[in-house]
Amino acid sequence: MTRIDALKSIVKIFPCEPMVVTLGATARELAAIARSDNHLYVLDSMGLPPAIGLGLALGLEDSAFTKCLVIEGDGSLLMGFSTLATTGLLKPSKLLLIVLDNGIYAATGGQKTASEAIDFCTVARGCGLEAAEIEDEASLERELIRCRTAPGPIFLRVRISPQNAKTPYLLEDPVVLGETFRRYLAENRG
Ligand SMILES: Cc1ncc(C[n+]2csc(CCOP(=O)(O)OP(=O)(O)O)c2C)c(N)n1
Ligand SMILES: [Mg+2]
Repeated sequence: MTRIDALKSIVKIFPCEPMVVTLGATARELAAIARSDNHLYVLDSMGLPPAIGLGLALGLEDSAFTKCLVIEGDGSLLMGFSTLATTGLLKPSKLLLIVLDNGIYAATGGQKTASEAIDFCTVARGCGLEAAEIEDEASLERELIRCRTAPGPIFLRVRISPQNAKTPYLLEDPVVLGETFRRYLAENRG
């Protein structure tokens, strides 16, 4: 499965829920296929999307949103690994943390991450999250549909192939991106 394949399934099943999206090709590919105000495109802040999503999911516990998603990369997850412990401690029931794991730092030339040495799902379970490993598109869609109603926090490790799609750069002001997202939340939280 390519990154774009995974992203298409995610936006098909979760078209309107708040989604914090990691930097690099993930943000660019998502913006290219489904640009939307419910996405917070986190430009450059490697390691932070799960922490942002944790705070957001806690703040949205009483909202009409059924889930709060984070789309993270394996390298970025490893940089912010300690957030898993805090997530397990605080147990935000709406948090769905999806790691698109290509085993490399694709954005900076394809250097290997430590992903191949780490059983992310066991770590996530050890921290108190429910976790599942996903290898193909059919299982991803099935699992995403199940996650719509299953209580979180849930962690999904989704194996993707290493190639990036050709997309335009996403060079926008993070303040404007943040404000667009904030307005979406204010208008749709119910
Ligand atoms: C603190 C920090 N260090 C390094 C970078 C440079 N950088 C940007 S994206 C990236 C790789 C991210 O890897 P991963 O999360 O696996 O995503 P992928 O590119 O594989 O989709 C790196 C090293 C950065 N933006 N911030
Ligand atoms: Mg990666």
